[in-house]
Amino acid sequence: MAHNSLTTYYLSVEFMTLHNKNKNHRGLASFLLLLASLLPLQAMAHAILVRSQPAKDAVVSEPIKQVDVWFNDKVGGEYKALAVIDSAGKRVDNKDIVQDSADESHLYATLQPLAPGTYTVRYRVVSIDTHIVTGKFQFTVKAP
Ligand SMILES: [Cu+2]
Repeated sequence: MAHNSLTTYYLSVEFMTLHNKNKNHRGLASFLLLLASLLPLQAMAHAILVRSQPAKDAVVSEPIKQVDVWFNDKVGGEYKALAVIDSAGKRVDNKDIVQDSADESHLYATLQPLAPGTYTVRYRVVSIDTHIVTGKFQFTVKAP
């Protein structure tokens, strides 16, 4: 793997993550981003969420039984997490995350019956480059 050649890139990403909220480091972060953009792209193996069901910001009126997420590449089988939380902060998934054995970029979890409202999906996976990737998106259930 060409992983070593991307050390600078990963260090820069980590740097930016660490200093995300520190405005004093913005100039340096921009420089590192520029540096990262000059490195070859083909060895990047950092997982990115590419699709979900329901989709980000979707409004659904039919009952949904599960939430599915797909990444741009397979993700690790360990430390994966998927949680669906209602607007009151209550978890409404069944804590039964599954990784699709036929498509390791695909994870899903089943849901309790959802009342109308806005829900937040939070996910955490480990990329094949060993980086932990977390994120969230929302969808809304409206009365049929
Ligand atoms: Cu990565």
